Amino acid sequence: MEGLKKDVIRHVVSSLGSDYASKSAYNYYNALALAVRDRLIDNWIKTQRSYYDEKAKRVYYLSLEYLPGKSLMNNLHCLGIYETARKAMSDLGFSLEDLAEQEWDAGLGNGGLGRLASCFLDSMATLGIPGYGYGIRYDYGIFHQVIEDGKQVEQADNWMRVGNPWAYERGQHLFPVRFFGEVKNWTDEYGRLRHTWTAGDTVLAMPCDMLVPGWDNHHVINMRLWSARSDVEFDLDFFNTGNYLGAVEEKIFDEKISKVLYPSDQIEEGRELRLKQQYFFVTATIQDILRRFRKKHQDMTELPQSVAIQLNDTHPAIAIAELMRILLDEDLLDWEVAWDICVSTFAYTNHTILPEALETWPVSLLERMLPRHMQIIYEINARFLREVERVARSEDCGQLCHRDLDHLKQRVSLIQERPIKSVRMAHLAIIGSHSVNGVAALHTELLKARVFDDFQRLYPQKINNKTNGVTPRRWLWSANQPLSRLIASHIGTGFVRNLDELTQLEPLAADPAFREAWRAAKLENKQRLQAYIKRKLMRELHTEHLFDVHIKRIHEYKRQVLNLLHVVTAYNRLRHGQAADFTPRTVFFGGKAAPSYFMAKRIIHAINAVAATVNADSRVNDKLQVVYLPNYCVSQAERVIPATELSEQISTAGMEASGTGNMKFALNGALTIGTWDGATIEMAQAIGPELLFIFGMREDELVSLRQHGYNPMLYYHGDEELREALDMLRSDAFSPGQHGLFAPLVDNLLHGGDRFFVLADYRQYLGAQQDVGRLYLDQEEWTRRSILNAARMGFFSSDRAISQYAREIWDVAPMAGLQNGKGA
Ligand code: GFP
Ligand code: GFP
Repeated sequence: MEGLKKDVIRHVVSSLGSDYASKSAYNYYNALALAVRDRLIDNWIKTQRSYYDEKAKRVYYLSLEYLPGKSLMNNLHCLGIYETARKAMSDLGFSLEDLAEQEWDAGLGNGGLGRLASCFLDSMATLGIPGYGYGIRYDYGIFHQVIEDGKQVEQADNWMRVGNPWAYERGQHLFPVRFFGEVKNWTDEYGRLRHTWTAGDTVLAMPCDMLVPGWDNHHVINMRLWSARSDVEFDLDFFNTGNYLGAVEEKIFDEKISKVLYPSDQIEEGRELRLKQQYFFVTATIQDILRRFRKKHQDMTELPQSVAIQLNDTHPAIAIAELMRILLDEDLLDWEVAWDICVSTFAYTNHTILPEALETWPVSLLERMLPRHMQIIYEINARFLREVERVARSEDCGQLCHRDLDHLKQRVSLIQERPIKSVRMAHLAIIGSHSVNGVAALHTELLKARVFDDFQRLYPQKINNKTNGVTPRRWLWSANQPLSRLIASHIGTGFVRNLDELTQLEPLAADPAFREAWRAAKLENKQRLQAYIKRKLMRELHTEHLFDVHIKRIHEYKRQVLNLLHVVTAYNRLRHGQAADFTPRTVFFGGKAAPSYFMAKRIIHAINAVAATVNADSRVNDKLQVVYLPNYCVSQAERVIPATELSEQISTAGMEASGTGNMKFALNGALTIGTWDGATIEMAQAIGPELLFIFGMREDELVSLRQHGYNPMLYYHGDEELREALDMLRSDAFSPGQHGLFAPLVDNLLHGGDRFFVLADYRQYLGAQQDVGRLYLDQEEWTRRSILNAARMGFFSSDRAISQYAREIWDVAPMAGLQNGKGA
């Protein structure tokens, strides 16, 4: 401990240039972070060296988004020095919790996709898999959300302003990134046509490394994020011609590439800067991968034995064309050889079946910005369509393919003609990869049967499932110390590395003393949340209420509106004196809406308006409260999830690819009210469906309802309580003086077709909520179920998910000596 103290003080003085006697929490946080980083870097270097020494096959995870959140606590726990640090900082006059508050969340992602990427890096580090995360170091991450007059207001997330003590910027290792320009043809010595791309603009990519430690195993992997740097300062011509300001302007223009994360749903077709971001990060990454590979290999055909590249969604899919370009134009390989290398190296993960979320890029834009890549994509397509024809005419594809050949070719082509001629990035990713995976069983089945059904017929082996998981280090051990300590006192700490060990808790569910201790841990977390809300929102929570929580991005398919309709109905029952048996509850909502997503923003406004009315009504507010948690982010989730008793997972069946919030809640002992959707289905199967509150129509039922003509008005007219709730929303009951403010929400349900079947599931949802309320009154039974929920969550560890990727997709083994987690 004395060593750590000394190091912290040294960093305050020599790294931060401050007087150690002036007790600034900001300085002491930074100094502690630097002292922790010092303890990671040796192991990081040893880890990186060992990959070379052991000629390890490496995995590269390419993701345009990561959501690491805060690093301090997680890193202290991984290093096993949490207690030491707590005591050291207390000696220096600080509470570790307060210091941790100084850190800004690294919010380099929108939601589940980015958070999954961060959980996966954690698991690769812990399992000893030679892995790297590659992405962009955005100067501005996901916006900061404030609620003003009930509405979302976005503020810039200037997380870099105060510096980032965790990252190493490597200004000496720059990679050139080229755009535009032209392609020249030439003939090689064997008379073959060759191509050279001479680009117009060049920008530089600078690596920023963040160290990702495994749990207690000395294995530290790298998350390498690229930051754009202008090459203008190296261009002496600018200065010689006296155009100094011009040079500076161009520099700023170039560096725009890594300036800001695009909020999801706002990626309109043809956003040039977004495509630049994708190519920028992809080419720098591929160059870096090949640089490392070439240190030990000359023969490019060995690449797939040494390297696996996972594409996290289609955002990095242009990597397929980029690797082809390098192999063809720089290494001068033949097409077939190059293509085999590509397909064997790449694998692609799909995260959504929503058609509007499947990415396309206009051909005209690609032709201009990446002319050589567009040529390559055309060639991939031509060869692929010939292959389709061959397979379709063969026996094994069956009659259907054959008869329908022209249509089939149109459907699977890399190029879509309408509304504008564009490249379908998902098709590129499928064709250029040896594996395509969905993220939960139902999602994968829907990919096979609907979204990519043609590809499933063409390549029956390619599409496979890898159900998502979450890291128990952050989402149980670090976020929920009261519960973790209780668990550890009964079954040891092995569960942190091997989550299946939680099954040892099962017999304890029958033990009244253990149940009482389990409840005490929950109460401690609820009180902690209470203190936080008091500080942040100046609101007093009732900890004896059932804490009912719905936190995730705001989206129509996630159906926050369904939850809101339950709240309004409960409010009406209480007002009308029809709810004598109502179980007191506080309903929490949290999440960001994409800035240009009108309906999602109006939903936030409606939730806040209902909250204001309910919370101010003294007839009901001792029994029902509504809280909107502004600026939902990773660190907020770490506070809220341990305090939650009821987890809302109520998306329209078939729409949520997997969900990972659902897993974090159950792992922390919340019971789930949810639909038969995403990974919630698999959770219900693992835990026992009777231990969750499952309701609503299933995916196939919704399909048939849609086919037979779904009429939301029937539900409106047929259900008095539903009608009352909708009429109130449409009138000014929650928006005094602003008649019709929420009419778009209601009209969307009644006259806009209710695409997400809110009204169809309303009555069943109410029934399930009533079961929840009733069960909560029986605290012994509730606790028993809570324990069993957590005990049966072993499968949903990201360690299990990553082990499956490693075995079944990447063919990568853990580093020797790390198979059991522990390092030397
Ligand atoms: C990594 C580290 C370097 C280290 C080498 C070899 O480099 O600091 O010197 O491994 O141990 F970053 P690359 O694998 O990225 O070349
Ligand atoms: C997406 C899907 C989720 C899925 C995650 C991770 O999340 O169902 O759990 O990816 O696979 F929608 P978002 O990025 O859309 O939140």
